Amino acid sequence: MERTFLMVKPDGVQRSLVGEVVSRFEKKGFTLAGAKVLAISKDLAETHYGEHKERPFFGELVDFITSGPVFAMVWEGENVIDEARKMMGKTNPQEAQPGTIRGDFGVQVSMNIIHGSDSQDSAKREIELFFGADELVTYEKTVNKWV
Ligand code: 3AN
Repeated sequence: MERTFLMVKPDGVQRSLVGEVVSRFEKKGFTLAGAKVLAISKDLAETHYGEHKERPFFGELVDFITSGPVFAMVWEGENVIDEARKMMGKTNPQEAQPGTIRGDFGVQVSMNIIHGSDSQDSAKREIELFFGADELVTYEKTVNKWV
């Protein structure tokens, strides 16, 4: 079963959108394998966003993601990496469709509420970066036979 790493960013935590975000993935039928609130260190932020190192907004990105607590999660389910990206909407909330998390709650590209892994490789890398094996659980939801 596929797993992805999702994170409510500092703007989402400050705006009390953690429950809303969790609720959407729960209602969709995915299974929560791990979750925690944490303050991201500068080192962790620079590693996590390493692929954007050369982009002009890298400094802003690191400052923002370390500016307040985040809510990190691992979700499990069929095709969850791509499905979660669909549910998040486009990176720029002004281009994201209504009905998506960014389309419904965001305005600015720098404060777009949620991060989600964009491939199997990045999901594996990000899950290992944020969670120890002992922080993740594997279980069956009996309701899953209905979705
Ligand atoms: P996504 O989060 O949709 O995968 P990426 O990986 O292209 O998008 O960008 C990572 C993060 O960098 C985005 N979530 C967004 O917060 C920030 N970002 C992307 N483009 C810009 C930009 N032009 N200006 C400021 N921040 C940006």
